Amino acid sequence: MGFSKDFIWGAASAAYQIEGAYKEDGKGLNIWDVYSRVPGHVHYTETGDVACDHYHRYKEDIKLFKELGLKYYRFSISWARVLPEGVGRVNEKGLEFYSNLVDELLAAGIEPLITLYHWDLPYELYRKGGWMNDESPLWFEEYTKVVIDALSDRVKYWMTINEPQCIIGCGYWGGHHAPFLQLPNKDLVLMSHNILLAHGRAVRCIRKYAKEKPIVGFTPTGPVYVPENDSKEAIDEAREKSMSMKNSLFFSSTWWSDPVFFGKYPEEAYEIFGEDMINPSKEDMEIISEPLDFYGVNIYYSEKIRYPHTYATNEYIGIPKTAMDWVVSEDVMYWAAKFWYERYKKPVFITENGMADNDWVNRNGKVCDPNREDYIARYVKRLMDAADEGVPVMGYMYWSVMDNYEWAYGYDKRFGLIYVNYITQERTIKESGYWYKKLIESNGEILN
Ligand code: PNW
Repeated sequence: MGFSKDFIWGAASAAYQIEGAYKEDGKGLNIWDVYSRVPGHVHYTETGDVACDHYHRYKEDIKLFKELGLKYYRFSISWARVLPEGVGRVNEKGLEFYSNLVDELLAAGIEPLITLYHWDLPYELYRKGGWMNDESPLWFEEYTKVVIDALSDRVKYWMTINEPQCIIGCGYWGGHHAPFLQLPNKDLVLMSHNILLAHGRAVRCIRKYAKEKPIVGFTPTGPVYVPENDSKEAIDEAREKSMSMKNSLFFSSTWWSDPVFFGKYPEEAYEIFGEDMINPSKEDMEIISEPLDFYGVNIYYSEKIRYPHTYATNEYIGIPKTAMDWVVSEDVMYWAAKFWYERYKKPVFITENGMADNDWVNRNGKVCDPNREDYIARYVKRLMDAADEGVPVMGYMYWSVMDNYEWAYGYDKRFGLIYVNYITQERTIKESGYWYKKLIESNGEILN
């Protein structure tokens, strides 16, 4: 059976991670621009000031995307490039960049998919309290409208918010992403609710104003546990753990996805947060649960074997890991697709999956990365298994299209299908990139 004929094959990126040009053509600053430069926050205090200089090199980059055989390309928009203060004044130059990018992609036969928010909150809005401010959902709606007016005549696929888990979990709880804070649950609950409202308002805005009939989703992540064996008990246990907030709180899937798809917070949230939990109005929950077209999800590894050292047995010693120290655990693709479809009944769209490695350009000018090819093959094959069993799988986006700024790790981790020399800005398509092209051409059949 395999994947459907219209399977969405592509690769992804995010604005702050590749664009650079951080204060050019009227762009306002965002929280990454401001807080990445504070010593102690990011590996070697690296910033996205230049990154892959994609802002200036997008035409050359799109030629390479075409060489990779990409049919779709997922990218995010920098809010502060479009609205330097976050609200109010529109920066036409910034909008023009995205409009040109979309035109260039379409001319190359690549369909754009847009993420509205990939973590780069405008600094001016942060100064007004950011997601703590109850106006923040309205700010996001205003921004969405500007983007929709400018691009929805040519763009059909929209994703509101990337990984709300990381926005709160990494940015305001663990404190290892901008703005590098560690706040109490009461604040985190409030901000979560505002982010969800922002998502819902954006969905409504997209549906109301898009010029082309839009296909809309969001792209959460979250722990997925793989069953220990094939028994019903093991599967039930894995499902239950994957759906639970207990170990992961703000990183959990259900904290974010239940409100979106069921219009209510998980019962567990009331037990766990106690008096820090909010009592949302019916109207708020209606906004949050505005219907979506797909369940987008970013998947990298199985939670079960993420921490091998915590296991009593020697089963996981020496287990394959990527340069992020993330275990290679492809069964997670199969179980995530099964579990999320079963719970939320929406087509599953893998909006990110990929691996970091310590790649370099060899003496012959090639980047040989057989492990990446193997990683993709393993993960996509297990996704195909889920599709074979009837799970509607909409697409697969490799993360990422090119090496880029890996947040708090700076430029140390290379996820790309295209290698980037950050000194010369020279690009080299990796061997895995040429192989990915064949995978796309065969619609996944080369794995059979
Ligand atoms: C994603 N996890 O974040 C982000 O969307 C990308 O911007 C980022 O570059 C990429 O993954 C690689 O890190 C995640 O622990 C971070 O499961 C962590 C997890 C998942 C996604």
